[in-house]
Amino acid sequence: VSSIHSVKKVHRIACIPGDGIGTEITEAAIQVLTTLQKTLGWFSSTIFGRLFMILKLALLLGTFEFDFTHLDWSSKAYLERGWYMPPDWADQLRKHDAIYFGAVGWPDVPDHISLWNLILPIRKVMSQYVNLRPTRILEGIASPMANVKREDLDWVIVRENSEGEYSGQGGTSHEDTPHAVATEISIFSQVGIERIMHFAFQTALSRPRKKLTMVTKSNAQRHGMVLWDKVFYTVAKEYPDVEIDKMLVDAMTVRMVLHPASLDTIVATNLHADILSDLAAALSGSIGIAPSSNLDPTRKNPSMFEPIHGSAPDIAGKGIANPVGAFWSAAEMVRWLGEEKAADTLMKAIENVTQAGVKTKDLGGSENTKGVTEAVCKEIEK
Ligand code: GGG
Repeated sequence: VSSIHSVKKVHRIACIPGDGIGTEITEAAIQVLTTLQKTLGWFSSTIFGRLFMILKLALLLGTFEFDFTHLDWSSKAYLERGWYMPPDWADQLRKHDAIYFGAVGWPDVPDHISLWNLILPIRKVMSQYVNLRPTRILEGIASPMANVKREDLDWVIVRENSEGEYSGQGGTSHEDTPHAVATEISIFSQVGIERIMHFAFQTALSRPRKKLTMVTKSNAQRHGMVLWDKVFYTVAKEYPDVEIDKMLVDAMTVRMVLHPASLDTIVATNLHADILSDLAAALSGSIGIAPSSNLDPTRKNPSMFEPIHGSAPDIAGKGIANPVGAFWSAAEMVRWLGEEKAADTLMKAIENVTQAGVKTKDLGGSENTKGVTEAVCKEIEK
């Protein structure tokens, strides 16, 4: 028994379903992850799986298991008890290897309250300074733009996730009077820009095209954006094998729509990349399929994985949310945890299902969340 335990890897996952469809797609993601664990992990249920497991044990290759902790940190809970996260929230999260997040935002709570009490403090305190948003057109899915072909769109957006326009600094004077004045201060630090640039260059270097496009608005914003430009060109000298170019964010939206094949890895500030990644998701078929990883590259803190879409109150509770973004995010989490084979299996299962036409309404299909989830589970078990 002790030798079994020594090779079994338990991945502790903190699950925060959050609001609206976040609860539905997180439940679906846990179902898919549990199926992965049963099929490839310790509890394999097939004869072949068990034989493979014995072989793995013999070779001391290790097996895995997920241990989920459910955390009810949501707008609904906030409305009932007056807080989103308890005072020891950071300690609780640090007991886990990863965080799986659904969605945040509910009509009864102003969005800046829900974001600043839940997702933004987690990203900041857990030093998740990278938000990685891969985009490609999955098998069986078409872009709503006729000119955007599957082979043209394969991007990774590297979003600065810890400062910039989401610094939370500023204030309002003369509030609730006709003379109200508000400031929203963006903070860009040399250290913050350097570390995201290094991550972006390394990401570009790991991809076949080795191409990096850096996005700012440095013609109009003459301080922080100019520092971004400067740091970009300085860091670029350390990566001579990466082909670089620079875009203004407004022109970038046009290039993404009209010349998608000219792009590969993209690095941008917190706000710009947030906006560009929604456009990227829409171009690849639907915002419902896009994943994101909030990473602490030092691995001192758990990283957090979430679909990029929000809580979608208009369809919440109807069972029709697209779970593909949640599954893809789960695959990114599994890969980050070192389970490459499980991540590949999950991505293959997702694409077999989309290719077979099992899709939700946003992708032109007629399936519901449960139907897509069960189809992906079946594919994993094959
Ligand atoms: N699943 C992610 C989510 O709920 N997103 C809502 C949102 O507006 N997030 C802001 C952000 O990603 O910065």
